[in-house]
Amino acid sequence: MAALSLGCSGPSWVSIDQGGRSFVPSSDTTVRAALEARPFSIHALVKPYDEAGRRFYGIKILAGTLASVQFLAHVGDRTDSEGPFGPGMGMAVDPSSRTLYLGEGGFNYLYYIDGGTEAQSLKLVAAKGESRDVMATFISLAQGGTTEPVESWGGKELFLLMFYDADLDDTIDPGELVRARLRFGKG
Ligand SMILES: [Ca+2]
Repeated sequence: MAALSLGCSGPSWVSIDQGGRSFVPSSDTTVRAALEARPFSIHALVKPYDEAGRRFYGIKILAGTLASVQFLAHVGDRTDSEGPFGPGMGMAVDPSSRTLYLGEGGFNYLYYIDGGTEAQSLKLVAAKGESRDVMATFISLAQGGTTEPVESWGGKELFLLMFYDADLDDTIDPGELVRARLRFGKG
């Protein structure tokens, strides 16, 4: 497992994991993951979502089959009023489905609540001070009303744009935005 941190200069806050392998972002904050066509995980070090304290930590993920999804937002963009990570752009989905939803019109929202009893997208691996080492495993991908198991994605690619607002300033700062290109082998 790769070391994770919240800093911009050190290792990234996120990796793509599968079967004991961990793909981390390179210096250009892009993950290039050669995966098998089977479930994979988004593994991250984030702070817990705290509704009472109004500290809404979470990971926003845009996913698509075209590389263009990776360029819908950029470092420096604000996210409090508009844009793909703006208010109201989150997709209302059932996290227990372990499905990643594709589409440029809405983001997947992954969060973890300490002591949470409801279904949560992120599962606790370990507590590390104020941060939580967490993971979400996806078994299927949904696009245009169709949900398919990852196993049917052999030979295809998936592009992700992932944003974690580590300082809750509604601004995409360096290191907070990570692009991922997932290539699923034909098996
Ligand atoms: Ca920020």
